[in-house]
Amino acid sequence: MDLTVRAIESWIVDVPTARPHKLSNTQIACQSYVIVRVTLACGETGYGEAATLGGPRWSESSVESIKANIDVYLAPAVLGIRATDFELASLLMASAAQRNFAAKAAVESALFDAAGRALGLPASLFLGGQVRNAMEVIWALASGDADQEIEEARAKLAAREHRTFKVKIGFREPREDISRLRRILDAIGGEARVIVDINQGWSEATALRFLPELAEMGIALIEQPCSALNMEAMARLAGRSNVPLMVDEAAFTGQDVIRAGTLAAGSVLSLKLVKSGGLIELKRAAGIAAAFGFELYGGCLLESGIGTAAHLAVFSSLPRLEWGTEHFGPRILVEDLIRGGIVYRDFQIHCPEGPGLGIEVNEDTLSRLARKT
Ligand code: MUC
Ligand code: MG
Repeated sequence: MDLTVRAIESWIVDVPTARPHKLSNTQIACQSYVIVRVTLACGETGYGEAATLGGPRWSESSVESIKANIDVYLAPAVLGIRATDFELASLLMASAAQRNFAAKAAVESALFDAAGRALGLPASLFLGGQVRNAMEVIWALASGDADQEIEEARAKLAAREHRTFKVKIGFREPREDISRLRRILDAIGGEARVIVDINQGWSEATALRFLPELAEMGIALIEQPCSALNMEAMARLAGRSNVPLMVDEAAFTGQDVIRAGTLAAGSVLSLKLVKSGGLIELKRAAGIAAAFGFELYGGCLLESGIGTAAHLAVFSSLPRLEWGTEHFGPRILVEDLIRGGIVYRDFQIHCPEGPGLGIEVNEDTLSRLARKT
């Protein structure tokens, strides 16, 4: 069977969300992705996805820059190798472009999908095999309207889909955030766990002032309170906080993880393909983090079913994933990009079964939502 990569195509796809989603530094009502399709000499294809959140606001990547760098630099570097040459693909892409982690992860995910489909093997098998086929899944509350968020959380609890909720704060004054959180905790605190993501929105002084109150309220985890550029501030805060801090935007590469661990800038690490640049690199980052004693959290960037399946392929193979995952993306989109959808049941997300990423991309939906160039 000829697994040579013969073609790599990409599309920008814009998918509306069911409600606005606010973070401290951006707000979206539509998710934009770059979808990558790899075609092999044997005729098999595979898909990958690069997610963004509010343009180049969560990171420096935008769908426009991701597509351009895939089409002009990354795809040509990978054409002609075998789909199973994952490490080689990573080296070739690293020599073709600095960083561009979301773009690289989309290409590598497509290689895993194509190789798995051609060989009839699940992608997780290329990563050491599954140690779990389902994991606890967190839902994000991010409309900024406590009444709506309480209603949304109650619906997710009643449907037995989610019982840990990540509240996005940092886009209002801290005092307003605190009162919104108190209302949410009063409403669901008895039956749900609540964590917060500040998305770099607070100064160290503000965090010093308000982290104790978040702890007293019973917030279980505090994500990236300060600037990703100020790892030392995170370390000082982590040293004083009795609620674990999670490192997100501050740690993309393995070297970032080593720095976060050396400085003790937190005790939980959010793992994401848009930060690691590929499934194998994500596993490496997880191994480094675990060696420093970080607990692991399966992060997301509101991926569709395509990117979610890619994350689940690697998350399912991690020896430990203490915090489960937050891949709620497929359920906040007005429509997903795959047929059948990802299964959310008994407060867990269930890994798709089947070769490659285990999903069937809906090519009709893709072409309907593809941005017309
Ligand atoms: C982030 O910073 O965690 C993940 C969930 C969410 O609502 O935002 C993303 C990015
Ligand atoms: Mg975050």
